[in-house]
Amino acid sequence: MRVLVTGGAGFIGANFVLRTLATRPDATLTVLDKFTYAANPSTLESVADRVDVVRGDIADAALVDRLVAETDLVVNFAAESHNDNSLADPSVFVQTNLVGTYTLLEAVRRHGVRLHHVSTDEVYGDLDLNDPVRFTESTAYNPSSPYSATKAGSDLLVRAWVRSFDVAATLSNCSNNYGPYQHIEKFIPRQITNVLTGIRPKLYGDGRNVRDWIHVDDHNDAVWAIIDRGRLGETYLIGADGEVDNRTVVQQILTLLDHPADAFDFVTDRPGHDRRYAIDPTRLRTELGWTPTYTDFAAGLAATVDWYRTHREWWAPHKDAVESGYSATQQTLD
Ligand code: NAD
Ligand code: TDX
Repeated sequence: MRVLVTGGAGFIGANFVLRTLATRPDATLTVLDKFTYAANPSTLESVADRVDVVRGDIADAALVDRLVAETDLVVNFAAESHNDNSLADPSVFVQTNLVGTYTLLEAVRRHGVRLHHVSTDEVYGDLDLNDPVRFTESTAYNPSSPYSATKAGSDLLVRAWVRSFDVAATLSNCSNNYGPYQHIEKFIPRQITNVLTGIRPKLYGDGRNVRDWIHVDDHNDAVWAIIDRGRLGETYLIGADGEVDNRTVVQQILTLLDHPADAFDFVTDRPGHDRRYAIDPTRLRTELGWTPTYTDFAAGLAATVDWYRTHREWWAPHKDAVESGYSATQQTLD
């Protein structure tokens, strides 16, 4: 099977490439990636002889048409993915997440190629703390940020192309991922690399916001389960019952790195900050038989801390730039 992995040099896409090479000998992989700031070229270096890497934009219709014509399946991970950046400049989010997805859809429609579109639970907005409700496939869309609004729009484009043009597509909306090769702008790697470089971890607002953490390998195994066994036109929510509040995550990271558990700062809150995300993964489990491997978040977090501790060369060159970007907008609170 020939697979075109868009965004395959980013966090989840690169883990998808590495895992697919290890588990699916039948797959031939091409990566299409624009190599924005979010891609780290060294991530795929060890498999450079086994993957065809094309540097380009999913919104480049001619390039996309050529690549889609030569593939059996497109898995779309390409996106602008960071909420904080979308608040500072939404334009590139509209371009990549909406125009880019539209461009892919037109190409798979023309060539009759199967698409799996990777999306986020943030399209559903947020939940109250301590409310037993979780997101399901029938929860109404209610995105909060420019990032999640453009992801919601991209999902709706995919659904419309399924219904109107019979495009063979599936969708998945996953909760927050953690694991190796995640950009250090994101919460968990930012705090790990803060501690490793002598900076105190930074919690937005009161630090009580809850995210539903899933290991990136579990996410990618679920994506393959949907590609293999999912019903065309359907959406599957991906989550691993991993709800933890941000303050607890920071305390766990500090403890794992032998620092006092209260050695963190509170900083200015993110505007529009979603309070809580939580996924009900019943459909994925019952219809497709998927179950997560990483059921103990503390153990998965410990392995991730260890990965960043032993792979400084992967992230250290970018640390100063990421932190100076943040310090322009965030003040430490008393
Ligand atoms: P990431 O920012 O780490 O990687 C995105 C990749 O897409 C980068 O390699 C970047 O260079 C590439 N890219 C950006 N614009 C492009 C364009 N116009 N054309 C081609 N390539 C482009 O993001 P991630 O965390 O790996 O997320 C991957 C996908 O999964 C996204 O669609 C995101 O919305 C979704 N998702 C992420 C999470 C999470 O917790 N990180 C959770 C659920 C869903
Ligand atoms: O320094 C920080 N301090 C902090 O308290 C950062 C960077 C974040 N946070 C908080 C904000 C969130 O409550 O931590 C939580 C996680 O933040 P992010 O890593 O920015 O993730 P989030 O906004 O939840 O979105 C992530 O999950 C869904 C991904 O970035 C998205 O791509 C995905 O769709």
